[in-house]
Amino acid sequence: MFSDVKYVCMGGTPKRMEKFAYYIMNEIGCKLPAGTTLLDISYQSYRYSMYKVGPVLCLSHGMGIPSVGILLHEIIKLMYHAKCKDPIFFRLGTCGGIGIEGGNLVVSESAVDGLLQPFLELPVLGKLQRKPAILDKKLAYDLKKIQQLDDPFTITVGKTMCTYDFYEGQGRLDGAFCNFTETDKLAFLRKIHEENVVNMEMESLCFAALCHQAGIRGAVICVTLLNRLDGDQVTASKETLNEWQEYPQQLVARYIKKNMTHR
Ligand code: R2B
Ligand code: URA
Repeated sequence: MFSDVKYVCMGGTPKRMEKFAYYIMNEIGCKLPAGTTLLDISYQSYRYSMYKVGPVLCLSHGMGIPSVGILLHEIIKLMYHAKCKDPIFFRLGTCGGIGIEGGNLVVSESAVDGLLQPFLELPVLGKLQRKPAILDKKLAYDLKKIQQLDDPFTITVGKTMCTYDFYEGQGRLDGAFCNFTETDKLAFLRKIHEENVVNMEMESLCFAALCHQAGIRGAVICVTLLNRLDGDQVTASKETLNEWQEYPQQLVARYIKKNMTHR
């Protein structure tokens, strides 16, 4: 059932990935038999959603490293047992821009943790294991290259900081609590910006580490919801946010369409 999978596309929420499944179905000209709809293959598990559209597998990974880590183990095993040949993994997500306004794309060149360390640290059998968080640079720049003049977004390839928390972990002052000031926050954000961090999200470190360990090419494409140098709250309207969240999907669909015939 899965042996023809060439592209694995994952994103946070089940609904967004269902939408992506219908979108990619149309984009690659895949047709469903009359009177049928796409089925969430894993609907009985209530753990994540999974749709298969020809060579594209669409999945939801939830929020944060523990959630995406479970999914990646299970999908890497699936690829192995199904004998999939050289699949490419994409994470399509949202992020906070550092010096980039809302509504633009960032393709991660590499991922670092909240201490700017380029590896995933995981306690295994009572010892800290380090997995290098390396992404495929060529794939990242190939995604940037397919930018079109009439795209409503810019594409920046750069370093992504992956955190264990959305509020204090990303230096926000608007969580339930924090023990730092606006000045401390800005000093931190400016410091990481000087270290070439262009965005912050919560899965790239684990995604990069597990793809690298499995020898799978992977890319992280996120749309910025705000520029963190200007504030903490996501203030764009629901309609605008929905429109922005389609940008990573548009870029990945373009890449898949362009490469499908050559693979
Ligand atoms: C981006 O948005 C989510 C937090 O709101 C998280 O999953 C991420 O990486
Ligand atoms: N996702 C994050 O992790 N951080 C943001 O600021 C926005 C989306």
